[in-house]
Amino acid sequence: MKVKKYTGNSLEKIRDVITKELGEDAVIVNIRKNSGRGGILPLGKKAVFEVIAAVDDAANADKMNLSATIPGAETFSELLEIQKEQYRGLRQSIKMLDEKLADVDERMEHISIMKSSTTVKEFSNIHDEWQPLLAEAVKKINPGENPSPDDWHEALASMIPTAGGIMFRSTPQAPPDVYVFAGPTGVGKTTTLAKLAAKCVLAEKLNVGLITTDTFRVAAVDQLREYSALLGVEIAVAFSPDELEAQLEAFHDKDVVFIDTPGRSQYDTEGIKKIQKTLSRLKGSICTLLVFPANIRQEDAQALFSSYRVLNPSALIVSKTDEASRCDGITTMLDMSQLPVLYLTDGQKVPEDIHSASPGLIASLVMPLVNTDEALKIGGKQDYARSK
Ligand SMILES: Nc1nc2c(ncn2[C@@H]2O[C@H](COP(=O)(O)OP(=O)(O)OP(=O)(O)O)[C@@H](O)[C@H]2O)c(=O)[nH]1
Ligand SMILES: [Mg+2]
Repeated sequence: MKVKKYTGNSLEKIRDVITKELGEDAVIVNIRKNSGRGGILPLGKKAVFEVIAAVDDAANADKMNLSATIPGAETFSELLEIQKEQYRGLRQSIKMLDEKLADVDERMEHISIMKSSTTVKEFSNIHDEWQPLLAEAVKKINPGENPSPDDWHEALASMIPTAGGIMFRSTPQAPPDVYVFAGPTGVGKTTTLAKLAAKCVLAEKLNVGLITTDTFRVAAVDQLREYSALLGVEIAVAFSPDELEAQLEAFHDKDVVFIDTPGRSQYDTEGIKKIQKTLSRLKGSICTLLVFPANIRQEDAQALFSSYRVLNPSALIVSKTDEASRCDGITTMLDMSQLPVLYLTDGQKVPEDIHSASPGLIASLVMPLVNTDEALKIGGKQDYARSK
């Protein structure tokens, strides 16, 4: 095998020289183009090609020293090895590129389904990772080109976990069912607690106890005391984990005990840890409900669940739907927490402004494109005025 390196500005001319010197059987093994520094040639300068050509010459094959042509290649077989390696690398890159293109294709398909509908602005309310899943879900409902708003609504509802409210019950022979309300400041924890306590007392005729651990905010105790007086239920105030444990013990004959906690911003991780400490002595089946506002932003929803997961919440309550004209953090919260929503609250009135959650209601909050005739008040929707 005879191998030789040729250089020149024209590949055609180089090819002619190779044919002349090595004959018609010569093969091109490698071509390199030298385009100057950083691939940019000075004006008027032509690129230089470096071509390695070979022709079969069995007698010389493995003795040839190719170090002058390919750095690191001592023999022709090593040269071939290097070439094979380069080829394998190239194939690997093409495979990766193929995979990336398939991914892009899939995303483009989802985007085109979404664009083809009239609902495009509603999609920005949906958690990024849910969008392709939603496109899949709507295809199952309507495999055609242009799903209707109802199809989108139904598809989104099919992805939303809810538990449709709590079945409060009498527990004469057993310890009470205990519900803890936690969440950021001012989201409506105490009001929601009062709404549910009222439901237990007035509608279910249950024996209810209230405990507040919010000794931080001025008037927080008075706020709950007022509700307890209105409902005629016992209330206790806990200043420490020991006191909370003792007060829950003292409420052993109640059917249901509601525990209020101080509001803490999702960015106040120390404050949330203090709540965790306060609750740490509670034994038995404690259900912590995480309350968050319907208009929470996506980034805040992420931060909220990341900080509050230390309290090991069992379910979610979405508050203040009546104040939310845009709900773009709810699906992020659902995705992060993987928890069901129990209730939606839509006003300040105790006990009326609370609804058992349903997938359809939450889908209407996230994508208000379907005018559901349900009673939920949603900020910015005409239903609000109608249902007041
Ligand atoms: N519009 C509207 N207001 C609500 C709703 N729920 C509660 N509120 C009001 O929001 C304000 C705060 O409610 P609270 O129940 O005190 O909120 P909280 O989470 O206990 O507040 P902190 O204990 O201070 O963290 C009050 O004025 C409530 O009447 C709701 O669903 N919609
Ligand atoms: Mg409160």
